Amino acid sequence: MKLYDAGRCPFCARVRIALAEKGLDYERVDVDLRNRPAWIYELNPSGKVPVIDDGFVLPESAVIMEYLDDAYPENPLLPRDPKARAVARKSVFRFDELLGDDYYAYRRGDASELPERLEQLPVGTDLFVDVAFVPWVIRTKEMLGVELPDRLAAWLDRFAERPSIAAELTLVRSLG
Ligand SMILES: N[C@@H](CCC(=O)N[C@@H](CS)C(=O)NCC(=O)O)C(=O)O
Repeated sequence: MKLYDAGRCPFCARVRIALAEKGLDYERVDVDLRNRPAWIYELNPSGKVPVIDDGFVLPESAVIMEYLDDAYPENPLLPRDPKARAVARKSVFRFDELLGDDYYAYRRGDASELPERLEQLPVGTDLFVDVAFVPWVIRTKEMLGVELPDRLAAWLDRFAERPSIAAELTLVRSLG
């Protein structure tokens, strides 16, 4: 398994964390986002990371997470119950409105409802959603310097006891 990856990229972080949670070994191929190699467009026409290749080449972080769960069922990310699976997928499908749009608006200095989004973040129920959202929660705290609401701070503290999340925190703190 290869992961075409960029340390700064929170979408890549979803996949790094998912691979770690599932206990899957992989080779990391670093992609310089400021000077993207031409070959990345052969793997993903949009030129974006993450992309995985386990013999099957796949971009799109949320789709990759689902593929990993389907292809490597051990240590599942999604719950078993069909309704719970649908609810989890819905939260990730709505990532932009639940967090992404306001996170990036805040980062640009535009009007943003980031505090409200953080208050209402649908984390703490299942691993799939938690993995999909935690890269931005980590970056909100560590890179944007925003204090997390108590519930979210407590959730992140607990989640960071897992090696996958501790590793992502260390990586983000090393980025400066
Ligand atoms: N929808 C994609 C978004 C991936 C994405 O935006 N990756 C960024 C890095 S964080 C990227 O490759 N940007 C390069 C570009 O936009 O050209 C996913 O979920 O994987």
